[in-house]
Amino acid sequence: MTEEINDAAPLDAVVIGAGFAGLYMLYRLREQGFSVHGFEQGDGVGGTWYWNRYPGARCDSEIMYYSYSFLPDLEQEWPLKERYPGQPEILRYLEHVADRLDLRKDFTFGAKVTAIEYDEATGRWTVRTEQGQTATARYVVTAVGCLSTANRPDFAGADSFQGVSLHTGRWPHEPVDFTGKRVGIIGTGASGIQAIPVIAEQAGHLTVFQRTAQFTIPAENKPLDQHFVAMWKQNYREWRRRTRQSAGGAPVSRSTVSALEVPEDKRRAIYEGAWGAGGFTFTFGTFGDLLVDEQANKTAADFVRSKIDEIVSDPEVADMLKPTAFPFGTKRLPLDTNYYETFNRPNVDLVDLRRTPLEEITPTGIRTSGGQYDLDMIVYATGFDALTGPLQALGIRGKRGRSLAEAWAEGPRTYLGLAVPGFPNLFTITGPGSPSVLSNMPVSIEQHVEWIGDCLAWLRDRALGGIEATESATVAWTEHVQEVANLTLYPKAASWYMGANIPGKPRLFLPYIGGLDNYGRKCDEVAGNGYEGFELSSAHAVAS
Ligand code: NA7
Repeated sequence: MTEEINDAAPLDAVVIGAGFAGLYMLYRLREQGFSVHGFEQGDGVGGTWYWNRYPGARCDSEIMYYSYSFLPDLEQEWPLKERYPGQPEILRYLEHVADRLDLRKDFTFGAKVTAIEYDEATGRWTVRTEQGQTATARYVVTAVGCLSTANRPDFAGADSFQGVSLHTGRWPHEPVDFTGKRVGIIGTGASGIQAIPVIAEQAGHLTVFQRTAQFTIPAENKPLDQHFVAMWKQNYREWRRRTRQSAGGAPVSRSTVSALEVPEDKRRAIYEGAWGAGGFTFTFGTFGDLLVDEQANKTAADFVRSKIDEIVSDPEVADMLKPTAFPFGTKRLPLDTNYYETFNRPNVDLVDLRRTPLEEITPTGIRTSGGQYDLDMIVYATGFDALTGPLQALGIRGKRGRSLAEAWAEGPRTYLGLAVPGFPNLFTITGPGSPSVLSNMPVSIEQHVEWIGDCLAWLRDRALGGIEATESATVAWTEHVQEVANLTLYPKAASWYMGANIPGKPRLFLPYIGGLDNYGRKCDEVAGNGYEGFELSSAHAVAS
């Protein structure tokens, strides 16, 4: 059955997704007087934090700045309890925001968008969901997140497994009981590294199937000192301002000292201090050249490897856990609580899939070239088709019926990560080519939402109804994104930043690494110059 969301008149805008981005975008447009409707695949708000409910799921940004800045009253009221907010806490926050701003009434939940088609005759988009809803609108804004399309590798026999199969990015809502169970987990990225210590505490036995050893740094999560919180809250507006102007969307200082400038004992002391303090200070607060200079990088990598030797009692297991396949920090650096320590537990085993490759999933477990592992449950912590996957899943077709998949056959081409030529009036919040996953997400999201909101208001004020990225601005920006990435060590890793985790995906650096501060200035400049790099048309011209 088809349900027309707007049977009377076309909407001004459709927003897809009800996570951090979609909630704010819908609110912003509604406040600006636009008619807007949202579709959300999940049955509730929360986006990433709705789906990623696996044990140990926690944000790696500190709670003081992992929140909206546009709600100054709420930031005073909301309790800041732990250094890093856990998944239930963040979901509660977003649910509160949805209620406080009365956003749910303008969303359809349980509505998976499968087609977004542009009609050149009317200049309007038609959005369709798998559940049969349709809506037509002048503008479409995607707020589908960067890490929301689960990667389920094509393991032979996966469907034959008779136990319970779970994916960290699509975790069930009802509690999962591991008590006494033989559990296998595939994947040691940020999700696996958070889940493994927690599952190990409950499971009868946990077997970790590791393809690539990862670097990880202690999170040092802890309850926040409430005097510190009170002081933070007194200056919240100033912290927000600094956050906005920072390179990574966090008000932290970055070192400009080279790791190669200091003597070894001093360097080690600096790394020890950062290791003890926990968090991304280890990467950005210690030395300024860890991600651009191979020798400097090696000093950090060696330090982490030495820590693994210190922590893990079995030298053979310690060796398997030591990352060697890529420079330190060039795959998304996870933060952990007791990750390496977990391998000292008697109920935890590590299987190195490089030595003994995974051959198949069997009805009773996992078989590698080294033997069969009988399991009751398999947890896939195998990540996501990052950045492009969630957009391509929407079935977007622009001018002349050209699909986004065709337009991006050789990798994503965007202008500022916000727009794509051939797809007028379509905006992609935290799209490929914007800082997104290299920054603290709510800050990047707010910058995009406000830029888009201002843009639509600007067009309305001038009776303009059409905006489309030009080919030349897109070519220049897409090249710039790669050029900046190539100044760093990041492209040396086979990471999801490079699309390398998905077979057949073009290898390009997907996010923009030039810093949120520089990026924000560029976006402001584009807007200030009358949306330079975009072709504008009148509402009439679009509609005729
Ligand atoms: P990641 O970081 O992509 O990690 C996925 C893990 O799964 C990683 O260890 C992969 O090994 C492993 N993997 C993927 N495919 C396979 C196959 N086919 N066989 C064996 N192992 C495999 O995803 P996460 O969910 O942990 O984290 C994603 C982001 O979410 C995170 O960075 C935060 O930003 C939040 P590989 O390293 O590719 O050899």
